[in-house]
Amino acid sequence: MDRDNFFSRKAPRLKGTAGKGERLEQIFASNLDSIVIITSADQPIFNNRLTDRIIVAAESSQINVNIVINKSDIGSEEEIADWKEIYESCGYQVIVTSVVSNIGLYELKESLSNSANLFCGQSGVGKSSLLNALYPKLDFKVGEVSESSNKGKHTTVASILKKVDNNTIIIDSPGIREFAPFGLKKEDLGYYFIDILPYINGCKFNRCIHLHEPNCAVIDAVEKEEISIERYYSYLNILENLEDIPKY
Ligand SMILES: Nc1nc2c(ncn2[C@@H]2O[C@H](COP(=O)(O)OP(=O)(O)O)[C@@H](O)[C@H]2O)c(=O)[nH]1
Ligand SMILES: [Mg+2]
Ligand SMILES: [Zn+2]
Repeated sequence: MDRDNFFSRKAPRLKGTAGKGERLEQIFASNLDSIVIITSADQPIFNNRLTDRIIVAAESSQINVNIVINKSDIGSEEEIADWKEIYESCGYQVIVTSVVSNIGLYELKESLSNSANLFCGQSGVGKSSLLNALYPKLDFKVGEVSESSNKGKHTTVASILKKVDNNTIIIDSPGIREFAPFGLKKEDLGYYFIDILPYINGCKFNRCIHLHEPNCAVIDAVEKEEISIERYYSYLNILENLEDIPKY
């Protein structure tokens, strides 16, 4: 079918090729209604840097984002509430779940209904477990989180698309270890942080990248705690690896 949209990243480097060769665009899926970012409250610990990287790629493709914080049975209630608040105040739907304690599963299932959804996130956060709990017929393989690294081992090796009812599609993707949005320019990154976006017009320089320019409305907003410091650190973390503004 034609692609109405697609979600991609920079292809990860192959082992032993650090610094060599161009990194091509790797497409995960196309014709999506939603990207469902699955995170966990613990084991592995909540990874907001990875979450923000996936959000940026989704925003740059204009695809809706939902965030799931799974394993709420083992996470700190206070930390879960703080992260929920940060992402909800950006405007994203955040669903707190636990497969073990049967929390939030109905709400998640409702949010997936009648759309095409890509599940993505680190391995070990519970993507396959959640999908099995919502749609028992799927019977996806569930992996143990490896004790030594606490990062989880890969159990899902390829993306798998399933039609779970007439109008609902679910794609389970392999665990993401690293995620770099493809084809972004430094000067555009702020547009894909929807909490930073409203301030951009207030910056003195119209090509401000909100790093250390004078009279930057974004930095002001961070200082006034109108933009979360964690989100701003994610912005800087992504900015660091993007191409410089082309000089004409
Ligand atoms: N405590 C707890 N463990 C969970 C939960 N969901 C999944 N797990 C466990 O986390 C591990 C990884 O789950 P899996 O579904 O394979 O994660 P995936 O790699 O994201 O697909 C398995 O041992 C699951 O039993 C949960 O809500 N709470
Ligand atoms: Mg899996
Ligand atoms: Zn600025």
